[in-house]
Amino acid sequence: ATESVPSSEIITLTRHVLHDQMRLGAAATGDLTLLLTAIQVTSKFIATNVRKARLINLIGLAGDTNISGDEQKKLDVLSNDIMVNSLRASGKTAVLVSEELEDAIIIEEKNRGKYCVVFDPLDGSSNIDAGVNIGTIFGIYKLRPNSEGSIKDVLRPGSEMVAAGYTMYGSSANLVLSTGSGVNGYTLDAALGEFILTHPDIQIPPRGKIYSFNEGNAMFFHPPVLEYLKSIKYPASGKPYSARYIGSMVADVHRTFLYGGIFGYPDDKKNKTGKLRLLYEAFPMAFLTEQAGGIATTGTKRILDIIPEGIHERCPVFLGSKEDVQDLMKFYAV
Ligand code: P6P
Repeated sequence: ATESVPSSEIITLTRHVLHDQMRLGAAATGDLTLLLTAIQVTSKFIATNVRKARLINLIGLAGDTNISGDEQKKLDVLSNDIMVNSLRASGKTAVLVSEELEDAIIIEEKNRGKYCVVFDPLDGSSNIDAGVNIGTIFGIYKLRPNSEGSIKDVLRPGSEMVAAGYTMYGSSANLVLSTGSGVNGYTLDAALGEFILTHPDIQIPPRGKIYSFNEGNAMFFHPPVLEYLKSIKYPASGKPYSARYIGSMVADVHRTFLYGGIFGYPDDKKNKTGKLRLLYEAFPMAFLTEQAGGIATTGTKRILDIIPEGIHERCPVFLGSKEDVQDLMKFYAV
């Protein structure tokens, strides 16, 4: 096939974010742009290692366990170290929270900047060996005024985040980002080493035809979830929804953003507060969901309004197409 001729308008992530910065005018110091550049570099590095993992024997256990008690895979550990070092070296951060680290990192004064980054360096890691799409998820808070960086800077509602995004590592590396004025998707052109704008202004369809729950937990589900699932699996219309569940949040959420429908990881009789982490899974995905015109709820509460008490706390998650999530919420309202 002939080489596809690149369009003359190649918009890189850096250029797109700089354009955003200019929109903000003098108020923007460029620090967020530089922080996002550091995150881009991290994503490229992790993408390379995920791709090579199957060749350079990074597969398999690193012999340690993380806060979630999951067996840590070597790629998890490597991705966390890459991310921490790159963010610290950027000189733009003050507090870092990682799923892989029990405690928050408070950046020493000489490297301290004005942003706090909460992240899961390699989410979906249980799928690494199977070659399933996995991803990095991140959320960014601005340091509180007069703060020198403490846990209080990240125990804040997700509505106070200034940016959030994820990078999905699959056949290509897709970085999806919002800095508070819509959601854009970028694809890594490995030859250029640049993330190129490929999905401008992502908008979740108002309704979809796909539901994405781990129904292996159905025997533990609470009634509102069971009733909702029944309503879309045995609809009066005779046209049930399709089930799609990858078991990697970044992949399931990415599909939901592009195709519509609903993704859910409910709280149930086994997982009393759900499984997904509030700070660096639920908040960033809820931020993106709302910026893309969708809804993200616990079933009874807007996720972005939750005030975290601990950096690793969990919360129930339902997110996706506005009308689908509103249908679910009706079963909690009765
Ligand atoms: P389950 C992966 O381990 C993860 O944290 C998310 O990426 C994913 O959505 C969820 O857990 C899958 O959990 O219980 O369905 O395997």
